[in-house]
Amino acid sequence: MAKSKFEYVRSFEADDTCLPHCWVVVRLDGRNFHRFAEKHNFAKPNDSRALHLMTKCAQTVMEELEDVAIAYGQSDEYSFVFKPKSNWFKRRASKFMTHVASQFASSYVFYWRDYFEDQPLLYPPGFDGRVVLYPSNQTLKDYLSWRQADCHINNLYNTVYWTLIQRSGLTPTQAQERLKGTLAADKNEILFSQFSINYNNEPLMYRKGTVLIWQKVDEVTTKEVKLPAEMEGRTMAVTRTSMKPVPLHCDIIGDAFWKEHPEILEGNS
Ligand code: DGT
Ligand code: MG
Ligand code: MG
Ligand code: MG
Ligand code: MG
Repeated sequence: MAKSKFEYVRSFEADDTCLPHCWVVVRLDGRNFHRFAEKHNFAKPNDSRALHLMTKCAQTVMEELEDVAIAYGQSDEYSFVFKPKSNWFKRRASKFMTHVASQFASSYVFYWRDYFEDQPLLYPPGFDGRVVLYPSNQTLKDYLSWRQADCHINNLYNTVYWTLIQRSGLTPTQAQERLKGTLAADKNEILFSQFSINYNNEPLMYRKGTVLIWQKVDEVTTKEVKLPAEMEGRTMAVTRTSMKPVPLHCDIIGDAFWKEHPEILEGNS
């Protein structure tokens, strides 16, 4: 086919190929979720419906898109890690990022009612995305550790902050004043001595966030038996094993997790 004289404009497209052999991380973050959480009456500091919905969207991304090895989410963010050997869309950063963001955002709306039965969705949420390359297993693990450490720091702060407000009647300003300059140990101590809350007993999903990894899952489905004729209309249980993105709420900063699941990093250095 003859090329039109306009064809040259194609060369204006920037090359955004991700460097080979690197882990490609796409991190999404809810746009202005401070407001979104207020408007939709999210529980403070953690709304389990919202967190489970985020994870459902992330599972959809992993199932619909190619080559995601692991994902990690907390608060209004999720990170998706594409394999170093992935050649999906020729490793174009814009393809990775926009497919993740649009699949996630449409899933958020699509599945909203399954998690927020009594709370209508009032306006369309948005998510920003960024792509970061990590050149080694160590830098990838440090990236995920950074996000989990962030989850811990924020959740400890928010847990004390909202407990002071909800149970001691402090104003937001007073709670902020009370926490100014406190270290993690001080925050644990306030929770324990003033409210008999052992922070370590708070739900793991809140303290650790959610890791999604591929695991074998047995699916039991009922199937209609087609033949022979005398058995027509009868159903039987069929067990199928398939790989699914399974949520875990565990520590990923220490070595134990990576030793237990060596397949995540296997074949990459
Ligand atoms: P951004 O990301 O710059 O567009 O602005 P935000 O407002 O999304 O800020 P960000 O992402 O730094 O912080 C997340 C906000 O989402 C934060 O204000 C608290 C809110 N949020 C996330 N998860 C929950 C939850 O489970 N419950 C409540 N009440 N709020 C939540
Ligand atoms: Mg932000
Ligand atoms: Mg946000
Ligand atoms: Mg955020
Ligand atoms: Mg097209």
